[in-house]
Amino acid sequence: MITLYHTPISLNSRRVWVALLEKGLSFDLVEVNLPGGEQYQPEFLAMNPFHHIPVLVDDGTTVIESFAILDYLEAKYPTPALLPKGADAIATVRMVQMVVLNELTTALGPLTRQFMGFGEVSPEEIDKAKQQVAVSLKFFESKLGDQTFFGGKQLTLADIVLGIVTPWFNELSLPLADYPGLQTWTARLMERPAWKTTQATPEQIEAFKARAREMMAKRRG
Ligand SMILES: N[C@@H](CCC(=O)N[C@@H](CS)C(=O)NCC(=O)O)C(=O)O
Repeated sequence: MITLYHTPISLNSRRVWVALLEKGLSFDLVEVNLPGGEQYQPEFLAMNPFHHIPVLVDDGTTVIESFAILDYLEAKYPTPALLPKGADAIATVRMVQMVVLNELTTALGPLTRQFMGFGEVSPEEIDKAKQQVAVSLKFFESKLGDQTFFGGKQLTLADIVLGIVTPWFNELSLPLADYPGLQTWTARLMERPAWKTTQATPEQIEAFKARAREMMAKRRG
């Protein structure tokens, strides 16, 4: 049996959750209350000493790090495939995954902090973040071209990893209007059951923001 330890609002765990659903696997979901500090409980630290979700447990195997979990699932449950076969398509999928992780997520930092209400973010920081985000978006738009998905006709890990971030852009005051390919592609993904099932509700988002702000205030003393 597969168990995914997650938090509904986390993009790191949502990418695994979507992959499990797209592969049609059956699994249990265990919610970890991060602002409540459940990730520091000894039982959780025994699975992940870095106190992060997601953690996937599959019979006797425990896997941490969302990208490692995606690769594990692909190798263990290859059908339907979420990785293409051709060299060019694999390169595109991996580039998109790594640019999301190493460039886009960093660039989105100040905008996310502002959205979450985590401290002051200056207008200069926001402007710089928007310029950096634009570099990633131009790259993605050119890689997608007029394809249905980043791997052509087939949904891939690239679509999952980026496609759970772009639906947040409106909330972060980053409209996708200048990127019509990405806008249409995002709308198409959001119609999929895996996206609908895993979309955090406004209530979950507000509750998470409130608990996280409370925790930060306590830490500041
Ligand atoms: N590189 C990790 C990052 C995981 C991560 O940062 N998880 C956050 C939630 S989005 C977390 O568990 N934070 C709680 C903590 O660090 O105590 C992955 O991709 O799985």
